[in-house]
Amino acid sequence: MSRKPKQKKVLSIEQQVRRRTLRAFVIFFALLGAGWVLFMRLYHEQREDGVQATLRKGLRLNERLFSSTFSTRRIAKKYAVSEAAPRVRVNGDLGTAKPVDTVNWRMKVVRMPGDTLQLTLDDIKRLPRTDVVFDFKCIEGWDQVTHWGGVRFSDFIKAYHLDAEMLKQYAGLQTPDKQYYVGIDMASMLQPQTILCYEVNGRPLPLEQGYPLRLIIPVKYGIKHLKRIGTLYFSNTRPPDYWAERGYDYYAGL
Ligand SMILES: Nc1nc2c(c(=O)[nH]1)N[C@H]1C(S)=C(S)[C@@H](COP(=O)(O)O)O[C@H]1N2
Ligand SMILES: [Mo]
Repeated sequence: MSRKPKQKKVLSIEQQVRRRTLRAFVIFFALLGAGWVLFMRLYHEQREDGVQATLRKGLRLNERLFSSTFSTRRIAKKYAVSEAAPRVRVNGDLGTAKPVDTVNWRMKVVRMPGDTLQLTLDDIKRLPRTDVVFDFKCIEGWDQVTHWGGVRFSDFIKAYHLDAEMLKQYAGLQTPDKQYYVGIDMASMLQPQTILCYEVNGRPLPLEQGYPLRLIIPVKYGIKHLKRIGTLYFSNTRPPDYWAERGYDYYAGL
């Protein structure tokens, strides 16, 4: 079946240009309008933990994808001690701004209600020491190769026979004044580069870096590396998390 090709009206170059320009304008403003409507809808949407419900859904999906592929055996890239920065950047002083009571400080480890271990820094230092050199990444966009020393969280769990606690889904950590707090999935806590840390570049942590004890957890963004640990506890429900309550990703995995 053949059809006679339609006779096309021949437009002058000028007419063609005008037509295209007009079309481009119409499309541009239609898209702009549609974008505006979508943006305003999202903007005014109900918030869930400090962020629009649609965005929170996106974060949850990310978390499901990431945590389903996470393995405690996966190792964050290691660096040589010589590659570590001699001057370590300081960021965030929630719960660490006031002086710490160095004499009475204890790491409280809540096993069960009414059963709380109270450990001194020497108790922690007595456990096998490990060095961790990795690229520390802050969610604000900077990163730095840094060198930390402490005891593997998994070694600590073994030493204190926290077998039942280890089976819980999450660990929660808080500063002594409870101003800063994080919740972390147990698989990430037990990863071998996660340490209860008391040294940076082979020296005791300075106050602003979390003296006497902080968490270093290379499989997570900086927000989870809580400085100045006061309390450690275990839970099958998500412990409250300072930055997750303010719109950030709870999982914050790398
Ligand atoms: N107690 C406490 N821990 C904290 C923070 C904080 O404000 N208070 N900030 C976090 C953030 S956002 C980052 S990036 C790292 C920074 O660690 P640094 O100061 O040793 O570089 O600490 C984390 N741990
Ligand atoms: Mo950060």
